[in-house]
Amino acid sequence: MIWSQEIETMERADMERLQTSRLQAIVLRTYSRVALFRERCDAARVRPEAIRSLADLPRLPFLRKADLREQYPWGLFAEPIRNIVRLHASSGTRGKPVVVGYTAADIDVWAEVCARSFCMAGGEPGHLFQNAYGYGLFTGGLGMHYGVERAGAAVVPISGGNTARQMLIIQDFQPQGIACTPSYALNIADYLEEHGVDPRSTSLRYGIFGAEPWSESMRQQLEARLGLDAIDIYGLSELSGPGVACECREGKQGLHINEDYFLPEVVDPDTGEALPDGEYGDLVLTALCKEAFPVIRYRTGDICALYREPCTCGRTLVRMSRVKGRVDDMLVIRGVNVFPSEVEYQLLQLGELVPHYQLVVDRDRALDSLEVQVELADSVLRAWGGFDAERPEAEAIRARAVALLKSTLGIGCRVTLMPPRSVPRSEGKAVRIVDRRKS
Ligand code: DLL
Repeated sequence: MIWSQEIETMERADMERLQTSRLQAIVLRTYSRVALFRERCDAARVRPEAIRSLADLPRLPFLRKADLREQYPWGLFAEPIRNIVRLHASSGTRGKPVVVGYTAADIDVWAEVCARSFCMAGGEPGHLFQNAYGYGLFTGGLGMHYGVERAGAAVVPISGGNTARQMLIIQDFQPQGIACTPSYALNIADYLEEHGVDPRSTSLRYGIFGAEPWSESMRQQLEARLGLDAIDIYGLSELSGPGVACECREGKQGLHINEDYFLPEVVDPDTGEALPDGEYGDLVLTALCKEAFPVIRYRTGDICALYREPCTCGRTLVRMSRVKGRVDDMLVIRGVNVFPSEVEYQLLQLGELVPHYQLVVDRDRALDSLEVQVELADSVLRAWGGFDAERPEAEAIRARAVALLKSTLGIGCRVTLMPPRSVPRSEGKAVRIVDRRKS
């Protein structure tokens, strides 16, 4: 079901007209209200009235995460506190948090894009939806909550964690849909199995998974194990939260960006120059309607590509590829660049491994070294009668994994098979990189 037929299937020329008028308005408004934006435009000699078309967008200055930290707490707000109805914060752990604010109108837009996303994933009015994203400062819980309610479905606001209770609700209330991080979905599947419930036998038909990078092979595992459509949803606090973009159940070929509200560009991470469609780079987003916390040309640091070919679902919205990872999470192993999600994709090509893994980076004399710690599939453990890393079969799996990572990603690494349940589990965003170089 398409929630907003008019917008989601709009002709390109009409969409660009809408984007242009909204862009002009937000630039004028932000120029008059946010000192940092005004100073940067002045320094670049760009008058806000000079932004007449989408082609003028690259003339505007970028906004970066460091700016948000420096302007913390109130510096980038464009509304006084009396007009703010909510604050949220990003889940980043480095330095000061990124805190963002919303007016009532901002919450309304956010609910709208999350309602669209819910329907893209297969949600319908009348469904019951288990919302296992964290409620609180994190945007996942409340963002999906408002969207699902807006779409006319019922929400169970269970939040993240307490997997025993997640299982209870799934079994007793039989929701059609669930939302959580993909790594937590895997945890739920494990938990169901450990408690004698076949994860494929539940009522769940679609899962709206996001907030962290994951790979196509992780999707295949989640779909096979849980018997549902695993849908990728993208967003970030700076741009509201979840609902910036979402895959459709029909296509699963990239995420439809709600581009009437979030105008995307992809630029070279080093030079900031625009990249053509299909090329991977830093996703830059401009919020076209945000009142409380306007963000213009925000460098998300998320690496993806844009596609404009029509989608089988009928939506005309521009699509973004899966996010490979964040610029700052890219590993450089002996000169080779690699994202954890790319390692994940390859590891899961070997049927014996599961996506409980961590990448441990260390420094071996002057060179960076990578150790991949990963768990074995239950079927393997059963066949072996338990975990034994010394078996010849274990050595064969390690050797195949090392060879595959070398031949596909060009990285040399050590692979360690880990005892069952020894890789830390997450209830929210999984920690994929352990960087020992910094300790
Ligand atoms: O993670 C918002 C969200 C909640 C999105 C629930 C989807 C579902 P933050 O905590 O501010 O907000 O983190 C934003 O998470 O810049 C990406 O690096 C990463 N991220 C979010 N969604 C995806 C995704 C929420 N589908 C940061 N794939 C972003 C890959 C994602 N990375």
